[in-house]
Amino acid sequence: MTPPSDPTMRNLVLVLGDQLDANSAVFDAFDPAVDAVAMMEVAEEATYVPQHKLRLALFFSAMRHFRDKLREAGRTVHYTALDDPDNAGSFAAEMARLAGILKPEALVCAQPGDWRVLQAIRDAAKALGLPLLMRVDRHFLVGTEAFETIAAGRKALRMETFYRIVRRDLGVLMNGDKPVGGQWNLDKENRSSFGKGGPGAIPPPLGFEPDRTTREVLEMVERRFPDSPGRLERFDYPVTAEQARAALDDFLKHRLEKFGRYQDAMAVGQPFLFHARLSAVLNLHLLDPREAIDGAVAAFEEGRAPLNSVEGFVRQILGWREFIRGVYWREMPGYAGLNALDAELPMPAMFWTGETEMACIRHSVGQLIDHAYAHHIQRLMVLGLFAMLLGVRPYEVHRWHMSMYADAIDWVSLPNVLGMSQYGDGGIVGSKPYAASGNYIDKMSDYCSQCRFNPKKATGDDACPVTTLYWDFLDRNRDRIRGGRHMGYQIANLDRKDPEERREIRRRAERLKAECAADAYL
Ligand code: FAD
Ligand code: DLZ
Repeated sequence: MTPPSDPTMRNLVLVLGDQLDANSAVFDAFDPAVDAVAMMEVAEEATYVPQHKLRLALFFSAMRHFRDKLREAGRTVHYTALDDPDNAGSFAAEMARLAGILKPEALVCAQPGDWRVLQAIRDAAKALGLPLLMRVDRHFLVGTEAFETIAAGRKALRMETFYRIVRRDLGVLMNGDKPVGGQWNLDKENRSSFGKGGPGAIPPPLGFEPDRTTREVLEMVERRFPDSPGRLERFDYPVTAEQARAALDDFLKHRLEKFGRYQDAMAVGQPFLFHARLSAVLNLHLLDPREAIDGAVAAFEEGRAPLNSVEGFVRQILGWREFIRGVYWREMPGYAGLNALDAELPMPAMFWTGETEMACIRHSVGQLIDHAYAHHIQRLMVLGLFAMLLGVRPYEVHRWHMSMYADAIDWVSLPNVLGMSQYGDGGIVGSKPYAASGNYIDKMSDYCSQCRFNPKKATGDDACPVTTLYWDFLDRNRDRIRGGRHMGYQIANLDRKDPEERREIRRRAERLKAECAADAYL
């Protein structure tokens, strides 16, 4: 809709799709008499990478609900819907259109979650000749400057070091200067698999029936993006802050207790297991990470959840999530171009379709298509692992990841994918590549029992492609990774292999890579 011109306007406050936080710094000193909000659904954000229909619907529905909430609170919101005939199609073009009509004195925005968007907004403000007041994003517990202070002067900042500093500074799970329970990290108690009996019945994450606003969005996404990946039938994500809080309560009540123990386990037909499914609402800022941390700590203090679960959950949010964001802003823009292992393959089609005889990939991609969700170990030790062992270009894996996951935003996807899972950054996020054979997947899941490939075999027609490519990866990259923690041990195992077997592994790996490259599309 074209808003009426407003001769009295002071600040036009831009609220982006992942900034849906009523306590955002952009609302500090907001005066409804002279300030207004602009929210923009723009085609550019929905198409700069192809995006899962469910992800598109989540952003648009959550944005519309947030708009309504702001209006109920008496704020003027200039909302551009995707279907509006005068929608100019990008942040820059919409900012120009709105500024032309509303004539604000200044623009206000919180730091975006994407370096590309930050540049676009800065450039647009400059072109319009308007001051841009860029406020800090208070959603995060560690600001970019505080991260810089922690990282400065260290040869390499590891998550574990960062986590301990932040836990101590914020007094989370602390007994004075010591961690509650005496240990900082209970990672070793987070690695059980389910065994032959499987996981049993697990209460799924609380789902939310689409209301009228969401139904309109679902219809629009299906109509506007028929060729986007994924499907919408199972859309049940939280789309408001109230729903996000209910989803957190549901996790704390029903799944946190076993979260720690089974954090790394996988099971056919169980997409969520004991995980929170809160990343998407956290990343849209519908949920405050402090609430998630406080809720988990309270569950421990009241005896409702054990320390390995609560510490594990706190480590993910206070440790990994904040660390990853810090790395992103410290390293961008150069980070996106890193490719430490010179990986050059395109992304194979099976990552989009799930059409493969490999049960682990088929099940993981199948659940992505249905839910735009996979849990950490599926991302790292199935999908990410296979892409790295094949040698897919790390930035392309990140782009695919942005396409397929509801929770992907540039700041969080890029370091996790290019860094942690592909080792494209050569050791900034992690100290070594997460390389493993099919035996790891067999140990942690029941996928292999449903697969025609044998995880123990590296050669032969029934050899597991993960296992073949694992040995080939070590062979190809031995000089680059030899120094990494535990890598020497893995390379020593390779060197113990019979030379003829190593030649056969190389031949089979080349065939697998050629087949995947021939099948690639985007
Ligand atoms: P849980 O397993 O229940 O964990 C709780 C919370 O911890 C999550 O909701 C999330 O907010 C946080 N968390 C845990 N690990 C990380 C991490 N490494 N980085 C950031 N937050 C973390 N997370 C995203 O939010 N967006 C992404 O685009 C993303 N991409 C990833 C790509 C790869 C290759 C890998 C290995 C991990 C990625 N992660 C990403 C981290 C993690 O896998 C997801 O946050 C988690 O699986 C989301 O599911 P959940 O909410 O059920 O999480
Ligand atoms: C992911 C996404 C999509 C699909 N659409 C929009 C949109 O129309 N408007 C918007 O403000 N944000 C959208 N987003 C999120 C952005 O791509 C991007 O992740 C954030 O703006 C970075 O802060």
